[in-house]
This record gives sequence, C-alpha cells and structure tokens, in this order.
Amino acid sequence: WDEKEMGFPCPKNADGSLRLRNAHLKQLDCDVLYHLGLDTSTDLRAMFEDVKFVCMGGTKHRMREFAIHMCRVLGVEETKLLNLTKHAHRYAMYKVGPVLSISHGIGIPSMSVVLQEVLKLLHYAGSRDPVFFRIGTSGGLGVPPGSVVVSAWGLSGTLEKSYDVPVLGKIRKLPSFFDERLCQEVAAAASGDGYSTYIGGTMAADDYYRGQARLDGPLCDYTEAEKMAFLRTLSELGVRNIEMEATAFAGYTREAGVRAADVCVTLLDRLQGDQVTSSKSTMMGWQMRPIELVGRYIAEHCRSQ
Ligand code: R2B
Ligand code: URA
Repeated sequence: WDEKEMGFPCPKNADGSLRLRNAHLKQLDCDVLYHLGLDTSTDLRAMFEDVKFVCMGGTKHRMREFAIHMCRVLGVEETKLLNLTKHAHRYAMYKVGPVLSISHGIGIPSMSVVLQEVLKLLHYAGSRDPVFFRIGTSGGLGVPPGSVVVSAWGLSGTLEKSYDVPVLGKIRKLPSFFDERLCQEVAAAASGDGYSTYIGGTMAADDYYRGQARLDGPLCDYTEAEKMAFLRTLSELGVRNIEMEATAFAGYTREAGVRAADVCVTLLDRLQGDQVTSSKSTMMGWQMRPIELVGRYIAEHCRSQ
C-alpha cells in the first residue's frame, strides 16, 4: 500500500480484514444490505468470515456455472448450491468453500451497487484479504475472437484512466488501475490453454451501442470512417477490449484496498464488425475460458494456503 500515492492510510486492519472508510456505518444499529437481501442482524461472520475470493460476472447463469465449476475444482458437493440473495430478486450469489460467485448485471450502475454491498458484507463478516475477480465478455480490439484479456487498467468513455462518478454535484475521479501482480499471475496461469491471453487496457463504456462506436444501434450519428478512427485511437492507447464495468470495478476495489482483476473473453474483433455472430455453442465454450482461468488461479492459491 503506497500511502503517498493513495492519499490515505491502507483501509485494512492488521489481520487483513476490511476497515471501510466510512465513520457513519458505526452509528447504524442494523445495516441492511438491501440488494443482497441480508442485514447485520444475521450472523454474517458465521456465514462469510472464511471468504477469500469473490468472483463477479454479468449473468446469473454464468455465475452459477462458475460456482458449479468451483465445486468440481475444490471438491465440494454440488447439491448444496443455494442462491443466497434469492429473496432480493436482483442478483445471484453462491458460496463454494472460500469462494463467492456473484452476478452483477450489465454496466457500472448495476455492478457498483452489488460490489459496494459485498464490500460491506465482507467487512462485517471479518473476511481477511479477500481478492476480487470479474469474469466477463467483451469486444476485442485487434485480437482474435475467443482471446482472453486481463485488464491492466480501465479507460473511461472520455479516454481517461479513471472512473468519474458525480458525488454531491461534482465529478469525483477514482483512478482505475488494477493490481499489477495479480494481473500478471492470472495471465501466467493461462499459458498453454490453446488461445491467446493479453494483458492490456480495457475501455468501459456506459453504453453498448454508440458508447462503443457501433454502427448497428437504433441511433447513429457518425460515419464508419469516424468509428474506425476512434477504434484505432483506442488501440494505439493500448486498449485491447471494450466492456462496461472495468473503470468502476478497478476504482472501487482500489479505494477499498482489495486486490482485483478483470478477466474477459472477446466475442468479436471490433475492427472487423459490430454484431456478435458466432454460434451459441462456440460462445458458450469461449465463456468457459475466464471461468477456468480464474478457477485455476483460485484452486492453486487454496492449495498453497
Ligand atoms: C460485457 O457484456 C455486457 C454487455 O453485453 C456488459 O456487462 C459487459 O461489460
Ligand atoms: N460486451 C460488450 O460490452 N461489448 C461487446 O462488444 C461484447 C460484449
């Protein structure tokens, strides 16, 4: 933790548990984690103290697949899989040993709500040194479809390495860099898998269509030449893929003092087109790549602990 760079002391206790930078929380008799359907009147410590890894991804289906995969990898009985946030009807959350698998929906607003409640959940549970992952899909930039990109940083829609969020009427800029060591360790775990893995920049757009320079949205007011010039600019900046969460995921995890990595498969090469046209079975296979890669990383780290 570089206090000078960050501007505040490490928001973690000596034992690695999360010390959230919000004095107001201490005044709450009961904190309701509304979108998770949990609150601090239940024994969160008993349920979640052993959590070491949190893996988030867009869809409930994929995060159930990840949980099933982790059952196999860690030798946990699959029949015990329960959606722990079922009553809130928003997201899905499964627990497999020390691993939480959580869906976050599409885009930064949806992802940041559940991410912040999970940070509070792990704070109340006293979980120590949790590591966060996002496994996702994305559009690639100049890389073959099916490649995996591990994000070094997130780039905003206005081409800044920050998550810009309005707070009390003013834009707050949270730097959007991912943990360098974790990023390299995850990418290294992919070698020999029969597809290419890249460490690169990830643009997080607030929109799937114009926000990602597509020509196939319901509304489009730029030319194909302008689109291609923009995508080439991104590529020259070191962006390897485009998705919709990287900046906020990096910004919030970094501010909370937790290590995080964003691992996405590319479903198409945006320099070649806009529509996702590969067959369902091909894409299902591609979507297993981040699952298996992060699963392998976690399994290796569980074994060495
Ligand atoms: C990738 O895929 C989703 C949009 O299709 C979005 O959540 C993202 O980041
Ligand atoms: N997800 C995105 O956000 N963009 C793509 O092009 C593909 C998946």
